[in-house]
Amino acid sequence: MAAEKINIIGVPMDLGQTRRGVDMGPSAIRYAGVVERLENLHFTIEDSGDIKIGKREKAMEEPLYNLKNLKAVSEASELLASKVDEVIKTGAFPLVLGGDHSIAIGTLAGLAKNYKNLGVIWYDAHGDLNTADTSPSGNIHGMPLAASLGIGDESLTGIAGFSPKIKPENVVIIGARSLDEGERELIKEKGIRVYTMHEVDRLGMTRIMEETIEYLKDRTDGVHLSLDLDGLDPHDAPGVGTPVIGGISYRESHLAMEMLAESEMITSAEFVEVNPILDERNKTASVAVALMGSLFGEKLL
Ligand code: EXY
Ligand code: MN
Ligand code: MN
Ligand code: MN
Repeated sequence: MAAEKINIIGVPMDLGQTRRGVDMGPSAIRYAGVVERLENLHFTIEDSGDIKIGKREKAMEEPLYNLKNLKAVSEASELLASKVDEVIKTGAFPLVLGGDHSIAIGTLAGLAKNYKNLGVIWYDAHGDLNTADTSPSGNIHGMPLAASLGIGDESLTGIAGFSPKIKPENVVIIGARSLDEGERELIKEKGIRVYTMHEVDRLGMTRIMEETIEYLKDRTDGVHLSLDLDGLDPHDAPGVGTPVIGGISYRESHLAMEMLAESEMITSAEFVEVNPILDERNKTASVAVALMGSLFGEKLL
């Protein structure tokens, strides 16, 4: 990791989906010891506290279009984008704690102000490539990757005043096993590189990470890891709002983080969708912290 300072930004966002509790994700991750874990690796940690999140719309206030809590999500995205931009300019590594995955819209907006060719590793059971037109739910946490590619409603694509934030050829999705029809079409149309669970089983995580690192290394000027805990199997990470069976194991995930640490390629990260209400004794937050340890270079010997 090039940066010696890590700046933690909490985003207690739960408006990108409908289940309660994911707003407590940043607290649960802090409680699981993120600061101590990274200080042990000799990083200087600054905790910026939490971004302010607006109110959930009542059902009767919902606009007719298929984007729940659009106003509050886009306002929080603007705040987060500014904060991430500010942190990068101090030379620190931005480590964003979610919150539901809609927060990636703001994270990527802030990052894209600083990187012309930002790479993104999207570790997730889902593609998060929906728009209001293709989404079966209207939940914005199913849309952040599309929005960052400049696809979808202007209130989401236009955060920080420019679009797109990233290029499809700079994205690698790992762990996908639940994709909607519109997402499949978009993946084909844009030629996005996806390692589904089929490839995880068939190639193994070692080869997937080797290929991902090789693929992103020369074409990008920074690489963001957007890790949705539902990318892991629900057995290992039960505290998530949209679990999908048959996911990436805890061990495979550690290996992936260790290989990213060795690559020294990652310039920012976010860990999202930790929902302590649905969790078992803070297991999922603890898994997130353990994976952060590996990502930042923790070794047994
Ligand atoms: N594809 C489904 C939807 O758009 O509603 C489910 C999305 C879940 C998104 C999670 C966070 O990664
Ligand atoms: Mn996601
Ligand atoms: Mn997901
Ligand atoms: Mn290991």
